Amino acid sequence: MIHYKFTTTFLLILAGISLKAQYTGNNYVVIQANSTPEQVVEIAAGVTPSQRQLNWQEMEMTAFIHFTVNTYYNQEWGQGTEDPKKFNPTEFDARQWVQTCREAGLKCIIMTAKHHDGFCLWPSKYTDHSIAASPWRDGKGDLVKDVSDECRRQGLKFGVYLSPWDRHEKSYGTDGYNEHFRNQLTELLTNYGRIDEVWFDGACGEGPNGKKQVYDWESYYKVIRRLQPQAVIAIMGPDVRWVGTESGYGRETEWSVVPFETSDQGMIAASSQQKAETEGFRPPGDMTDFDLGSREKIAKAKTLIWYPSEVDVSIRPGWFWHESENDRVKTPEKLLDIYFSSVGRNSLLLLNIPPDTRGLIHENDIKSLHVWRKAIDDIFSKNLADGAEIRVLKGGNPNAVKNLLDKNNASHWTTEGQPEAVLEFDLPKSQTFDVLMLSENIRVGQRIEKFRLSAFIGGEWKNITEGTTVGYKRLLRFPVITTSKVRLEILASRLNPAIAEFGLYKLIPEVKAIPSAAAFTDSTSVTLISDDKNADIFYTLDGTEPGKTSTPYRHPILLKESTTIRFIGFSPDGRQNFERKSYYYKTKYAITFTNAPDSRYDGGGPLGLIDGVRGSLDHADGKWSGFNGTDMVVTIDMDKVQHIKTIAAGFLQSTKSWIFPPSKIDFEISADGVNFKQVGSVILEQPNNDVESVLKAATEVNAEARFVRVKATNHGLLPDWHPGHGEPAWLFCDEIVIE
Ligand code: FUL
Repeated sequence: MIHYKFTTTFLLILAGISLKAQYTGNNYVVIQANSTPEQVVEIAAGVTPSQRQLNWQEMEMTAFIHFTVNTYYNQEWGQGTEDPKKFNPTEFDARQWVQTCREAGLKCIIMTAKHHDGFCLWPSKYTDHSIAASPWRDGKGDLVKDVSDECRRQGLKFGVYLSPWDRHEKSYGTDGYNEHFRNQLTELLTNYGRIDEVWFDGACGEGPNGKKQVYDWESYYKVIRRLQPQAVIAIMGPDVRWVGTESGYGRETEWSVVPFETSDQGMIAASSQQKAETEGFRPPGDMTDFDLGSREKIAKAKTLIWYPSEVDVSIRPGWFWHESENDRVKTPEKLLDIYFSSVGRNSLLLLNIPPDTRGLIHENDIKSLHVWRKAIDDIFSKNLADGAEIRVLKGGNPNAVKNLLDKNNASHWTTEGQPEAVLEFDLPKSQTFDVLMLSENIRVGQRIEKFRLSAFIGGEWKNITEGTTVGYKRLLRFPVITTSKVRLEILASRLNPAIAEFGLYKLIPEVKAIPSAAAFTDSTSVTLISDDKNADIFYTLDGTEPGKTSTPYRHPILLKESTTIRFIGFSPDGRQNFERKSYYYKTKYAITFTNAPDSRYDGGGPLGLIDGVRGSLDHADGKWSGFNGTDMVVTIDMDKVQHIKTIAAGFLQSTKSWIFPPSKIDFEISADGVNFKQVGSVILEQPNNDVESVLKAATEVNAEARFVRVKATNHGLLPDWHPGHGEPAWLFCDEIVIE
């Protein structure tokens, strides 16, 4: 059995190095070559965050602000040749930026002081390609100053994104650039008060002279540690790791302790803890692997570091603002899903909110953020496990169980040394919930490898949900249950688990339309219901946003024309549903599926594929029908024999979301719905790197028929280059168009 305290094994492994120096605030441990896998696991369980990493993690959510001359060129990556005169945010209001972020619960703002194009948002002495050459405030403005000052005024932390890649700077690609970069870094870290995060991205392209730069990372780190020792250095730096995607979704199994390659093992071993944090640190390689820190991954590690994950994602498709994306702002529901899949998966969420050409955060983004924040507050304001009596059924140590409900993640309950535990919670009354929250006291390390929640329902214990890692915070959703007794089992742990908090919560109520979509010939009737029976539901039929002043729902709605119903419910306790939209389509066509689409991606209902509504690049926009690992086979009955000129189908490829185009699409027609004839077949090229686009497959027909069948063959298992390799690919279709 593995024991709690680092005694003999640990001392032996670190022979020659002071135990105290390595263990206190130990976020960096060198493993000796002869260590057994068990010893490595035990050491991993004792690696802990540095104070700056802990402060960073506790913020949970922070904001990214992408704003520069790119915003005025409607582009994502500038060339370095942009005219500073175009930069003119006439309505810029730092208060609005900071207030928007603060109200959304984002605790720090990281702004793009310089993006790859080299334009500086502060009047840097070291370049003329800056805000000083812009018409904004006659070249006397300083955006970094305004935003950092305003952050302090409103109680937010402040961080900078300084792109090492600079497509404008002439010295880029020479030794001189490293000095130029340190000079700019020094300006930012001396003139704007306290900085809590410095964000370096990994892009290293060519500069104006066609050369790439060899970055002197270590010298950059030294500047930061000297001038702003509390700041974490993220992504291409030693303190914070990129989760590996920009989708907003972290790994289900997320270890904050990972093996690390360093440039000089010997030097690190000899260094003090402080030094070891940056010296010898080599900027990370591939961080996209499905598994970074499992027992298998750490078994042969030479060094283990506390290197927690940050999930960066934009509220819009692009990092910068584009007018054309004003209606593609992520919905509050999508943002909530991202919250559960980032903060709820032992990561910090870095959410990008790009201001527009006025210099303001757009109304649509603000609205989505407000509703999202309200949903988080509605869900997490009340821990339904509060007041529970907790019994230790396995693990011993009946003391300190109150720490599990004390809302303080620095205190914990742990076993008497065992890696397994069972805790039973007797709730003060029967409760209805669908969310589990767990957190470990990461001050002593991340240890839990497998856990399960079960509930006493109808006289027996039922498994409700289970997971692997916990770390700083783990959130799991499950179908709603009602009970007064639950058990938490820690099934595996690297060392005795130190559980800081336990919580049970109820998601906001759902409001639904029945049917959720339909095709009809003459008329159809739609019922709206909320899973909170006492909720008031309001709706509109004219496409406008529903609210408390819209038509109250009293009885089924009779539709005689193609209509979109928008509806929302409000519970008496102030909780609010997410607004929903349902489409009803008047047609004579009918459609049948051989394999039904996944219920999460049902294209808005059975007629989603022929309702004339096209999908966007957002696979969760409700317009896509998704098939996980299966083919799509659909037959459309057009009511009578008609002349068909062409048949086309739209497919999504979005590899980061595991969505691949079908490998083959067969088009068939039939007069009787029994005997089909193939009229076309399309082969689609399969991606071999990350891509995101909508594809169309079409065939000429020029024949008479009543039935059309489209068979799309799923890509199959994800290929070797993909992080999810070996798992089934998704196939997404938005529309079949028959002309
Ligand atoms: C990337 C950059 O290339 C993007 O433009 C954006 O800044 C993102 C956060 O990092 O590497």
